[in-house]
Amino acid sequence: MSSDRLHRRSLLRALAAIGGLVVSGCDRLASEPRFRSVLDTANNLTYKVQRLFIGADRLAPEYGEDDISPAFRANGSTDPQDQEYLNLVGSHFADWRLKVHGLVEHELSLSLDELRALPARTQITRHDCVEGWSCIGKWTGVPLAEILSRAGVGPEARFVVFHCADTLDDGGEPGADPESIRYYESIDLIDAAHPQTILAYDMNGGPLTVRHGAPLRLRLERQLGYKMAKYIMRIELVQRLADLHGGRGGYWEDRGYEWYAGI
Ligand SMILES: Nc1nc2c(c(=O)[nH]1)N[C@H]1C(S)=C(S)[C@@H](COP(=O)(O)O)O[C@H]1N2
Ligand SMILES: [Mo]
Repeated sequence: MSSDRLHRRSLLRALAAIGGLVVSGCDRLASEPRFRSVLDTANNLTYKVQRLFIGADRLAPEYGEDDISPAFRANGSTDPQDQEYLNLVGSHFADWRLKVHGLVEHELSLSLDELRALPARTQITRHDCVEGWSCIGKWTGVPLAEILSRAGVGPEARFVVFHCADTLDDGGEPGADPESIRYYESIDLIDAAHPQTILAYDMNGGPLTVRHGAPLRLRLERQLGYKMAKYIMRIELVQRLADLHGGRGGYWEDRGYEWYAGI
């Protein structure tokens, strides 16, 4: 890590600590609903500061064909055994549809062929996993902005949620409702509109494999790997994340990871 980045990290940590103080000082007020939105702002301090440093439109570095990793690691779910997903694999995703719903003007239901017919973007980028490994891959897909402009983002919408097909192996208590522990992720509308935020159906020039999230996975190039949902089944526009699953906006966030995983 360069000293610049180290410096940035420690600064972010310091500011996050200040954010924490603000929050704990307001514990009593927190129970009063009209203070809620102010508190949400304090909780989001690290995220806002990162945004200041990063800038809404900054592009992640892109690489050349020669930089593509010969063996791209796979992580998390690599072979989902959920029955609905196995059926889709069995029919080569002919029956799969991307559903776009929630706070939208028109619900969408798009087949892979329909997605492939939309304007596409290809990018060679580096994937950084929180576990400390990186790989470079080439991704082709539809800009999320393209899909959202077709669906029409409702005025109340603040987040885009990706609901996935897979339940992780260690996915919870025996007998838990599978839907409640399926992988999911969320991003804000700024990241959703970013030109490198794409719904990828191709990797390194061929269709996305099951290992890497077939038939569709998110590429979100300025955040860590766990944000990039694989096996996307539906995209939901919501006003708040608190009502979904554990309430923190993602499978790993519900287990303690940061929601904004900026790099
Ligand atoms: N649906 C789903 N998406 C997921 C995961 C997962 O387990 N399930 N793992 C995440 C993590 S931690 C990483 S690093 C990347 C791994 O993507 P890859 O398998 O293509 O390397 O996918 C992310 N998206
Ligand atoms: Mo990861």
